[in-house]
Amino acid sequence: MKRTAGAVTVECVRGNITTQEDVDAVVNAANARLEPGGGVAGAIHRAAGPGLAEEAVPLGPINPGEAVITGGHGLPNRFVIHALGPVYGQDRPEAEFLSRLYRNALALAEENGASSVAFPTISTGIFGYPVEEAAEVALRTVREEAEGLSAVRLVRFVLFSERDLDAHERALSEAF
Ligand code: AR6
Repeated sequence: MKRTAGAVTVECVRGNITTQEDVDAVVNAANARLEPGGGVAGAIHRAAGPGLAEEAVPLGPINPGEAVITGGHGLPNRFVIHALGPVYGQDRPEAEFLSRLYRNALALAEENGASSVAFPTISTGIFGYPVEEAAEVALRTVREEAEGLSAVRLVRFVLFSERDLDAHERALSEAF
């Protein structure tokens, strides 16, 4: 499913964040130390190889809502944007941290001239954020940022499960 806002296309697809060959930047659901972990971070670091942690770890630790950028190493992407989501029930107000994360990640993509960015659903795994709520925050924030973007032309949400895809498609059609 796709929607546009001005020159920016936003789409939701089912898939794996490590195999998005046609995008400049992929976003990692990182931990504060920017080390390989489980979930998305584990998959991204495994696919990228050890050079990714060597570059990323010295840039940490980061706080919830923050993001940093590195090269893509063994991934098919020029950049990895490492973003730390809020832990649900702990980093409050969660929606503010999550919204800030999407703004910061998009700003890094802009500054580095990335024309396409792929996000997984951040905070909704180990960090416990209900996916419907997180999807609403994510799509609303992208909608708010869209008209200020000049490099980024495609924002893709890559969802692992049918349920996550449904939640994001609903949020996409509400926000756009
Ligand atoms: N592609 C797309 N989505 C995926 C993939 C993948 N390869 N793998 C998992 N997901 P999580 P968080 C989905 O837990 O909640 C790590 O250990 C997954 O099913 O990766 O922000 C870090 O080191 C879920 O829906 O991110 C941190 O400590 C979503 O991506 C912590 O987990 C996010 O799950 C971050 O937790």
